[in-house]
Amino acid sequence: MNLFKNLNFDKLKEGLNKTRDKIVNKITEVVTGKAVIDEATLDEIEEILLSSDIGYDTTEKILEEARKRLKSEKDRSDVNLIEIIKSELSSTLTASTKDINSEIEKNKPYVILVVGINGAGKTTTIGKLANNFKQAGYKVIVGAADTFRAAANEQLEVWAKRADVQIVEKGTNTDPSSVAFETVNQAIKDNADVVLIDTAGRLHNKTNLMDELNKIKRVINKLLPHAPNDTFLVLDGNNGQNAIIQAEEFAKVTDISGLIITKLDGTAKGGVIFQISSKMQIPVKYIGVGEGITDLQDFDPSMFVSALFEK
Ligand SMILES: Nc1nc2c(ncn2[C@@H]2O[C@H](COP(=O)(O)OP(=O)(O)OP(=O)(O)O)[C@@H](O)[C@H]2O)c(=O)[nH]1
Ligand SMILES: [Mg+2]
Repeated sequence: MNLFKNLNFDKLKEGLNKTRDKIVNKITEVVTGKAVIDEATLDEIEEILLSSDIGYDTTEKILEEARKRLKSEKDRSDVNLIEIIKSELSSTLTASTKDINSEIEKNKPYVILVVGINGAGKTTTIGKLANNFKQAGYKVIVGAADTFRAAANEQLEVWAKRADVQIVEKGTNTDPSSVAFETVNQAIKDNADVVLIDTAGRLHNKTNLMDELNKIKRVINKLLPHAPNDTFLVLDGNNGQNAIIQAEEFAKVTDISGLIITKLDGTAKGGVIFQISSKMQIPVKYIGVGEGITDLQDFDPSMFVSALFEK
């Protein structure tokens, strides 16, 4: 079985149109035609970067490097400056090195817990992930452990049907960890390869969230000592700065192995991915670029930067 990377440059490029307007196009406007980049121009660029969700630290790093290199290098042109910004942005992103195919082969069923606040895109992302794994030939089961919201089950049912995978569910208000337990139990019985567990997104009460997530992990772990194999935190790219706060809060209460940034299509706040990557020591695994079942892409740092800078 082989999980091919889902990469679509054109779709990503289109999705990043507004973010490109906010970062790259504004910078290009300021620098175009300038044979020599002066201090006043750098100040303008600093302002653009600071308002673009990439964050203070990354902005300052870029400016520092730009000043240093523009001083020492002969080429002080607009083109060179853009190259400096591009390479500094790239250096804040790290690619995930984990080969999920071989991990699944080693640990079956491979259990992925999906967490995040309300509306971040957890259920949709599970649908997309289920489809990716299914298309790769894996047997997939999804578990509806978001028992908090009445319509949550039906929504996951729709996605399970679309992806053509099995679903395990109990009613609203049942204990989420009992659903997680049953899902993993079923996966063991059926020799499934991949288990995806949806959870409720409540951050207003940290103790509850921590207790709930830990209980889910504990019961899964009783059935399978290696599970959960991944806990993915889903963050809405539209949330900009708030996405960072959410990531920090979740990382405090539970171990997160990967990040998924959704809704990068149509947002002007896509620059947040650089800030998230530089602040959190957790790799971004996937990005959401639309509501369709194929709109979850593997996160490829160099492709992301190229798509952002492509005219
Ligand atoms: N444009 C776009 N919309 C997305 C993306 N991912 C999710 N959405 C939309 O975001 C909305 C919320 O998604 P859900 O998957 O229901 O979010 P959730 O985290 O499960 O929400 P709760 O179950 O309420 O906690 C839906 O309307 C999705 O279609 C994406 O990558 N792009
Ligand atoms: Mg949901």
